[in-house]
Amino acid sequence: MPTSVCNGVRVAGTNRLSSMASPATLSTGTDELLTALVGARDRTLAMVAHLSTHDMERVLNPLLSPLVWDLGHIAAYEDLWLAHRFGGLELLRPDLAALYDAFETPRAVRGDLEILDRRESIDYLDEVRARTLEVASEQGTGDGTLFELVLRHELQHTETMRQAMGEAGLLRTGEPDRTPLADGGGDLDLVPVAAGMFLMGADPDGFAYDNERPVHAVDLPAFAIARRPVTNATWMAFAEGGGYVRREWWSDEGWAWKEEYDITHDMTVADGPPLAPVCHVSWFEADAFARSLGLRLPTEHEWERAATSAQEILQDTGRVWEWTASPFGGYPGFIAHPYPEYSEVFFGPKYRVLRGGCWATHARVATPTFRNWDLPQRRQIFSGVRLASGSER
Ligand code: AVJ
Ligand code: FE
Repeated sequence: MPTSVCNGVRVAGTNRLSSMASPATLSTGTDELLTALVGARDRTLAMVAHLSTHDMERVLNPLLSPLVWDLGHIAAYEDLWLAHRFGGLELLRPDLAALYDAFETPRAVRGDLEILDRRESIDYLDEVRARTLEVASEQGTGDGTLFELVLRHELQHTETMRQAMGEAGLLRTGEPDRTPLADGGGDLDLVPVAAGMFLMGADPDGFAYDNERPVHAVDLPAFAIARRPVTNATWMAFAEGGGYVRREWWSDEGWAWKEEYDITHDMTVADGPPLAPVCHVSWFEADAFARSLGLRLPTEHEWERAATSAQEILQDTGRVWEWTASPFGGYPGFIAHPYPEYSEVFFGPKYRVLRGGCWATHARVATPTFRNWDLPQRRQIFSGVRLASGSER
């Protein structure tokens, strides 16, 4: 670990320091960031260490990338943002830039490409990381933003990799987390929240994604939100009580999707202990489920209000991603930063927001203001549902 680096930022909600710190002073911000980068890499590689090379290189799920693509992409992203954009170096492998660019090479075609094999991907990760540490030892980490971006990018990709591994039965022992919820679930126990104003989004200090800013006041009518996410047992009652045949519970779009695809044969919903949170449900199903009970999904405003309340309303967040009623969009005054392909290109009515994180989400990513998104038919993510009621805003 370099010791002569300095920078101006502490991460994750702590104080912003002066960027005038002397180069001789070891800044905890930089040290913490570099330690976290190294720790994340150790966990990424440990996550796949037990896999065969064949399983690393094949397509495990047609919606997801081969695991080696994620590894090469993690390396290419780090090289682009830290060695190249931040450090001013030429790209290590300009020939690979397009291959590992998520937009130029969408998921659907990643299985057909000549990409780096397992050994080459890990070598690429190592070589890029050496450049990162070199740049940081010479220049510090600046305001920390790009290092934090790269760190969280790797952490997010390890979750995507776990999605692919999970469906193929390749997760390590102990994953996924299927611990039952306490007190019999509490998934139908709705907690009232009074009408009022709250501040939504990430405050200007510390790292946050562009889509979490700017922080803005939101005036919410009264609502109620479940104390805990919906359990497998409650979901089974829905499925066995005609959940997938009662047309009146489904949106037009959801019903059309359900009729077109034989959805009972992909991901295994409601698999696991009865009192564990239901996982791998689509937004369409979550919406129908809530309607079957005369309830609804929370908006992301309601979710964040409850999650940031001093009252500790929400229990067991971070077990499964929680679908919200909200489409993914920019907050008033949104500015794309540092690139529009992170969030802005996904804004619009197609994508729905999920909140809270799941067992596979690193705590550094799963903040109360973090916004995840996916299409309403998707079930490969570790997605569940928390119920709400009240007049929707
Ligand atoms: C925020 C999880 C939707 O996986 O598409 C990874 C995160 N962005 N690389 C995704 C992301 C760029 C993103 N999600
Ligand atoms: Fe990515």
